[in-house]
Amino acid sequence: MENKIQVKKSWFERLMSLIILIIIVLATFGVTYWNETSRFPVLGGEEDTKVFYVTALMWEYYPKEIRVLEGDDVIIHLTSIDVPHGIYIEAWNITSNVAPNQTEIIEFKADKVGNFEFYCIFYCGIGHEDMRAYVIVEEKG
Ligand SMILES: [Cu+2]
Repeated sequence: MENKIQVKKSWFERLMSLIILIIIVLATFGVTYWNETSRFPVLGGEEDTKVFYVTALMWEYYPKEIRVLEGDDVIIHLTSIDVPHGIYIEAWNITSNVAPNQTEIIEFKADKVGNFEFYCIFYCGIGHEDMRAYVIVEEKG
């Protein structure tokens, strides 16, 4: 013998389920979109001066790459949003440390073409070794 239990849902229940589902989907997309676009500001610049707002956090730089053209004057505002971090751009021999909630300004002229790694030089925890990003200088014209 088989017992079947059937639950009948009213139109109101179905409508509410649908609305809740739509809210969840929209919220998921919203958070993802915000995370991709507005979580950390990245700004451009004018003509040959390129300005970047780079965020250092455990354990990454955001954005992960900075793209400029050969000969550009590069200005990086480096901000830490958690613990003290550092930066070392070997190609231009630039070092700096940045304290939590502080911003350091780094300036250099992108006079070499290529991919240049920079990394954290202030021990910031277990992921410190992986905290690296790139300055990518493209040939002009
Ligand atoms: Cu570090």
